[in-house]
Amino acid sequence: MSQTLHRVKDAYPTRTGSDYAVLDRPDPVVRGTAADGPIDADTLQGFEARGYLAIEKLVDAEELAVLQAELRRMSRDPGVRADERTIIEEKSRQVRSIFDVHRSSEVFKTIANDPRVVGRARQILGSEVYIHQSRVNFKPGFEGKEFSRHSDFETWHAEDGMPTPRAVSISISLSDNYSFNGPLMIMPGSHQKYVSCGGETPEDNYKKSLIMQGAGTPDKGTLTRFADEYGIDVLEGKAGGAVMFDSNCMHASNGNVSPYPRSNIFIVFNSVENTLVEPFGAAEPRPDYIGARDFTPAG
Ligand code: 6CS
Ligand code: FE
Repeated sequence: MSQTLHRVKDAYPTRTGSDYAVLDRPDPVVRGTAADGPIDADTLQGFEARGYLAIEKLVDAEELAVLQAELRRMSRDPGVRADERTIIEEKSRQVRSIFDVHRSSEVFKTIANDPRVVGRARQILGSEVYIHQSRVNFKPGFEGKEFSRHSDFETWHAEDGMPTPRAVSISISLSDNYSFNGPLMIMPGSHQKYVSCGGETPEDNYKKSLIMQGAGTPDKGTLTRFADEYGIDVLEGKAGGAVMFDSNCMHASNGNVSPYPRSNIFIVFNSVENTLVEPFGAAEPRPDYIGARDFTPAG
C-alpha cells in the first residue's frame, strides 16, 4: 500500500499556494522526563517554554581540538570542495556548509553518536532517534553570509516529508560565538506556533535554498509580530559549548563581517516514530544527504 494512503490530515500545511497563516502546534515539545537522561527538570521545563537549551561545555579542550582539526582538514580537501554535499558561498566562493558529515567523517560520526548528544536527544523526543541531517557551517570571517529567519521543521515537512516536529537539532560550537560574528538567534517560544508559508516549492529548490533560503521564509508582517511577541535571543557561547533547539523554533543568523569565523557542527535528530514519508509541500523528496532515509537508530 503506498504511503499516501497512510497520510492523516496534514496538521502543518505549507507552500500550498495559499497565503501565510500562523497555526497552533498540536504536537507536544518535550516528551521525556528528567529521569530519562542527563537534562535536569528545570532545563527541560525551559526547553518546553523557550524551545531551546544551552550547554556551556559539551566537549573538553582536547575533543574540541580534534573537531577543529577535522573541520580544517575537510575545508582544505579539494575532493570535499568538489563534492555535491558541499555548499559554496555565492560571492566569495568560500565553503559555506558541508552536509552529511556524520557519514563522511569518522570524527564527526563519533561526536554525532556520542551518548552526551544522543542521550539528550532521546530524552527530549521520548524515543530512539536517528540522524535526519548533519552539516558543518563555516561562516568564515569577513565573508560568512547570513541565514534568513525560518523554521527548520517547515522545510523538513515540505521538502523531506517529516510528519510532525518531533525532531531536535544540536549546534556544537567549533569557534567562539560572539554577538558580532553571526551567532544563532532564536525567538524564544516561537516553536509553539507554526507558520504556514505562502507560495510553492520551486523544482530542485535545495540547489539554491542551501545557499540562500527563499521558499519557506515567513513574510515580514508575521516575523515582525513574532519578534514583538517573543523577542530575539542571541546565543553567544564559547567553542565546545552547544545549543539544542526544537525543530520548529523561528531562528536565523546574521552575516559575519568580523575577522573571527563562526563555525559549528549541526546535527538533527528525528524520532524513529516520526520517519519521513513523501514531501508534504514539494514534488520530489530531497537527496538522502540532506534528508536521510536510513532510519537506523543513532548511538
Ligand atoms: O534546508 C535545510 O534542511 C537546512 N536549512 C537551514 C537554513 N537550516 C536547517 C537545515 O540545515
Ligand atoms: Fe535552520
